Amino acid sequence: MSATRLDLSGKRVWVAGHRGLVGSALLRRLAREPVGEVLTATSAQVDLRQQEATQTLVQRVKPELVFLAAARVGGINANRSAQGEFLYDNLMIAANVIEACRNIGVEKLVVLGSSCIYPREAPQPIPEQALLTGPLEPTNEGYAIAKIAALELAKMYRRQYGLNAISLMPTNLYGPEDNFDLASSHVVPALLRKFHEAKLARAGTVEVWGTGTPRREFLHVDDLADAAVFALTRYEGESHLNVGAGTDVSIRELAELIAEIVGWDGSLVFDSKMPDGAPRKLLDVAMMTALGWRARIPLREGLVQTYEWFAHHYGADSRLEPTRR
Ligand code: GFB
Repeated sequence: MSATRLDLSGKRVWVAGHRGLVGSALLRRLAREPVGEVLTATSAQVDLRQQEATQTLVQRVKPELVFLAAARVGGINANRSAQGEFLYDNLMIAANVIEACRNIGVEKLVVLGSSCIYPREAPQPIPEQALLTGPLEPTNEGYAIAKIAALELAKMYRRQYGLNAISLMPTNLYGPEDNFDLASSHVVPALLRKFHEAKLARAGTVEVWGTGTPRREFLHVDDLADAAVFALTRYEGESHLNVGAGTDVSIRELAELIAEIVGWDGSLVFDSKMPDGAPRKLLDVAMMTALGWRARIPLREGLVQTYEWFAHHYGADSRLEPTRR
């Protein structure tokens, strides 16, 4: 169901999680809108896992519109080795923020999730209706359960209390401000960094986790931020919405493309002791397409831009200091 367009003029907008990959992209995107004020709070200022702290913050700043982009996130290795933490932190953050939004009666809330909410063996491309139709991918079950709980809470609060909440489920994201730590990052930042370091060290081989055969759909985070603002202003349905690019690549293809962009021409060594995760995650984006939104940043262009960002910050930013050998 599409809504009459919501007017953002003069609105007080809270971006929960503004320092992350998604939150920082939302700040960039909102800078182009006539919003009144963008409200932010760091996790050091307010721990959103704490109900009272969250409630106090929301009552004090009184946002009218809220993006829930705060989350504990990570790649396949971070997820599988800390499932309890991923489940607990994300469950608490979502429950506290959604409840606080209900409590003060925000005008609209956008909840951000992930395509890992779908069953491991879901039909491809994955339609929104595939939710809760089968077992999850074991490497990120904790994270997925928390994200399913968040979207269900938003849906049930809409039904019971009339909270104007919508949920978006983006595919695998990448872009500036990503986490480039090799132990906890996702595949795109990991490979950009590994190949960059291999180029500097004139190394002939780089390790790529898994078999290289899983397929993933990658969306530039600026496209996601655009989709989130689009959905905020024009969508009011109960169903969550998939947000994707519409095409996928194998991890081997991705690795070859990133190596070419970075300008490193050594050999890939696939480490099959590391997990592959889901065999494929390609979203069916028919709902967003029907609403009139589509992704605009081609993968190659987005990777070139992200590599430029990384190369510019590498070594100059404490998060991106060279890996110790
Ligand atoms: O990006 P990634 O960690 O996320 O891994 P998932 C995607 C694929 O890339 C997997 C392979 O098959 C990895 O084995 N891969 C190859 C690598 N080399 C590397 C590397 O150096 N680092 C990483 N990280 N992967 C996450 C979930 O799953 O996706 C989260 O765990 C979330 O819950 C997120 O949903 C979007 O797509 O496998």
